[in-house]
Amino acid sequence: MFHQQALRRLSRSAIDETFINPVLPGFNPDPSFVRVGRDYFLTTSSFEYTPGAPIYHSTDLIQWTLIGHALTRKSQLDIKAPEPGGGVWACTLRHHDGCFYLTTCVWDKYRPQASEERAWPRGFYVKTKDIWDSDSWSDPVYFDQPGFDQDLFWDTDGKVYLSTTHQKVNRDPDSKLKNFAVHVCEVDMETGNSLSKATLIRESTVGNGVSEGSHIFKKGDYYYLFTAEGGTEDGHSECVFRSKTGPLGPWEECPQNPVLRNTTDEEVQNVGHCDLIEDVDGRWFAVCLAVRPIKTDSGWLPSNFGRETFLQLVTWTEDGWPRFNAGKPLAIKCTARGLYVYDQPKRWRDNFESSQLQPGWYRKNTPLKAHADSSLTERAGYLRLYGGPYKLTSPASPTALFRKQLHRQCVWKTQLSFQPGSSSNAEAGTCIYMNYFTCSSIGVRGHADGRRRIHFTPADADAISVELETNDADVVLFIECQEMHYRFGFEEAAGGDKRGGSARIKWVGEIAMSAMVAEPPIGMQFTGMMLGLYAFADMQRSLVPADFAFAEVM
Ligand code: 6LW
Repeated sequence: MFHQQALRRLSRSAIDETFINPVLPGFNPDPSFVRVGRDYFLTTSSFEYTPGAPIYHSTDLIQWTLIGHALTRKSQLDIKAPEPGGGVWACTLRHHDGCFYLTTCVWDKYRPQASEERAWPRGFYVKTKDIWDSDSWSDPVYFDQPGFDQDLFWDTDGKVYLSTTHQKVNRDPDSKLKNFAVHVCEVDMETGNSLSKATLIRESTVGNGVSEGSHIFKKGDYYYLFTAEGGTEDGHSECVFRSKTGPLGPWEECPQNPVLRNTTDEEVQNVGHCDLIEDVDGRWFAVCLAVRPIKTDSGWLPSNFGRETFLQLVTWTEDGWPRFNAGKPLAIKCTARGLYVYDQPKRWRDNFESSQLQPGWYRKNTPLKAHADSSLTERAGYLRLYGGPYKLTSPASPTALFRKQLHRQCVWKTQLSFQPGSSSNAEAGTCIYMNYFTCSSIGVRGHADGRRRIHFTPADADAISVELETNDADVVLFIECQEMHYRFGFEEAAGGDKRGGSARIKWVGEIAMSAMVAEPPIGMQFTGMMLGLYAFADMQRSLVPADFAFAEVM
């Protein structure tokens, strides 16, 4: 089997060497990766979701498997009620002397608060010798230096440098630029304490005046500094600098900067925030974030996936500067010898028959009582949720489990057993969730008259209720995901038959994609669409459990 697959792959790649981006579809921004022998490990930003800092593994850069998370305990990550876009930003993954290090920061509110001051987070790192075991990551060691987009670089003399972005201290108060600049200092890895003053090594005057996503490497005689500039939206780009002296500079700017930049005419946009590796054969590859906006008659609609992870080949010019994707704009179809076309599998199902959830389920924030509001064992073969006090529109942690939407066209389906009786504040069901301002759900809700209702709550309009025929049958809930809209439907499963649901779907309503990708009124839209299962009782805990027989993508 494996042999056949390898052969198929070989014959395909021998023909055109094409591979398809994104290699990690769905919300997966700010990628950072390392190679250890023939294994590649990659992490992306996780923002408000827990567990945080996903770890993906690959042996060929094309097929990535989620193997765990670096931030799984409250002592590592305690996200309370952030604004959209808060939480874990841009982790850097590194491997040094047999140990993996992951460095990041956690934002509460990204917006400036009083007198333009932001609550700048302090970065930290966690480490493990066994990246396959999520529980083995250490507790955080905090740095002195505040900022975001932390990067760690081990120099050949044993010194370790932290680079990070924060606003320039002595900035012109009338500046129209954000003046977010890259600063570097030497750190003591035992304590996280700074061993040198923070030195500003790069400030950008392009676009909004942001230099971020720094990564420092050494190759040959040169140190290289990569930065993302122009903001993460349509001005996004990647720049490079080099130094013969060391991470504190002086740095020489690449005359071709930005070395990577796509315009808004391309199918792939907002390209930047690169990390690089050298493979066993001495070839260089970069991962970066980019978006696939949706083309409409009136222009581009933001992508419901948010920012995704893209791969490209990097070559080096004779005078020692990197060239991304042969100098062409980054595209969905790219080429590199030995790589191949891989169709990301669409079908997926969790039958909730194991005592553990499949990897890739997330909670929003760090839930206070995750152990008490969800169970896979109380009713064998079901995911049981006891609806908590918070609705999906609360900035606090709702009783909900989310997965990333990975395909533009698919059907998300679940089967729910829920008898809330006359508890008109109790509801359980399924949803699409962008942030707590923008989510749409279809669920079963109790009613004072004791008869259950289907409750469809679109993000942009009033809820619609439909009385159910039975008071005890399981209900199969559907969300049809399309390019320009999502459609919501249900079906009563006759006789409470588990794993039912087939023919007579009643569609209750739909929501336009444009409404689901709208910018939130506060915070930033840094994440992508999640598909979720939820239960709530609105300011109290539901005493009636909601039992989900399965969740499925078709
Ligand atoms: C990321 C930073 C950025 O850390 O977005 O606008 C942040 N730029 O590089 C969140 O992904």
